[in-house]
Amino acid sequence: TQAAATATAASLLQIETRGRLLLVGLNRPAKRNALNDGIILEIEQVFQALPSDIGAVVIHGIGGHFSAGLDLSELQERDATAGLMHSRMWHRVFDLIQQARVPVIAALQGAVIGGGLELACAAHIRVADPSAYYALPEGSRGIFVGGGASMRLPRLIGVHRMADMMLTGRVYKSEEGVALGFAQYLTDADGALTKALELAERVAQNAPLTNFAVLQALPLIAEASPQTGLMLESLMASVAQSDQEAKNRIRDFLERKVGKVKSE
Ligand code: 1HE
Repeated sequence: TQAAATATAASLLQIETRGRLLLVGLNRPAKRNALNDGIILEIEQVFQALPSDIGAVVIHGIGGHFSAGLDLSELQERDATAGLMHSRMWHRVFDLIQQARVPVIAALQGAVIGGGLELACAAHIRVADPSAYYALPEGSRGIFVGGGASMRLPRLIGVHRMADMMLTGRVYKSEEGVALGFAQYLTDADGALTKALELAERVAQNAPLTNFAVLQALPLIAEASPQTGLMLESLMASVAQSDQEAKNRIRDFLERKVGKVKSE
C-alpha cells in the first residue's frame, strides 16, 4: 500500500504493522529521540496515509526514552517568523494525531520532555512504565512550549501544575504521573509497549463509529457550552445507535453471545 511504501522510506521512524495495529517508533536513540523537523514531517506522512485496515496506532520511543523534546540544535537557526511557522507545523501534525480516525496510544518510558510530552498529550491514551519522567525545561532554556502543550497539558494536569513545571523545572516521576493525569496506566518495568499493544488490540475491536464518536465528538462536547454539548451528545448517540454495527452488538449481548462487564 501507499502507507507501507511511506513507512519503508521513513528513516527517523521505525514502522511496523502487527495485524490491525500500526507501531510508530521514534528512532533517533542516539539523540534521545529529539524531535527535528524531519521526524515531525515523517509522523505527518504516517497519519496522512493511515491504511484503512489499521484499527489503532501505538507511538513509542526506541532506546529507552520516549523523547527529549524539540531538537535544540535546530532552534539556533530560527528567527521569529520561522519560529512561528515551526510551531504551527507542529500544531498541524499533532492535530492530525489527535483527530486520527483510530485511537492512538503512547507508550512512555524514560524522558518525556518538552515537545516529547506535547506529542504524548496528542495521543488518546498514555501508558507509562516506571522509568518515565515528565519535564518542561523550556523555562530554563529561555523558550516557551510550541507543540500544543499550553492547550492540551492543562486539560490533563491543570494549568497551575504546568506553570510550576515551567517556572521551577520540576520533574514528575512515573509513579506520580497516573494520579496527576499525565498517563492513564502505570505498568511494571519495561511494560509500557506490551500494555499499549494490549490496549490497542482491544480498542481496535470497537465499532468504528464508537471510536469516531469518542475521538471526534467527545472532546468537542467536553469544551462546548452545556446545552450545546448535550444536544451534540444526543445527535451523536442517535447516529451511533442506529448504525448496524451497534444493532448487531446489542443483539449479541441480549442473546448471551458476548461476555458481560466484569469487575476485573
Ligand atoms: C539532544 C536533545 C535535544 C538530547 N535536542 N539534542 N529538551 C530538553 O531540554 C532536554 C535536553 N536533553 C536532556 O536533558 C538529556 O539529553 C536527557 C535527560 C533527555 C537524556 O540524558 P542522557 O544523559 O541520557 O543523554 P545525553 O548525553 O544528554 O544526550 C545524548 C545525545 O542526545 C547528546 O548528543 P551528542 O551528539 O553529544 O551525543 C545530546 O546533545 C542529544 N540530545 N536531547 C538536541 N532536546 C515545539 S517547542 C518544544 C520545546 C521543547 O521541547 S524544550 C525541551 C528540550
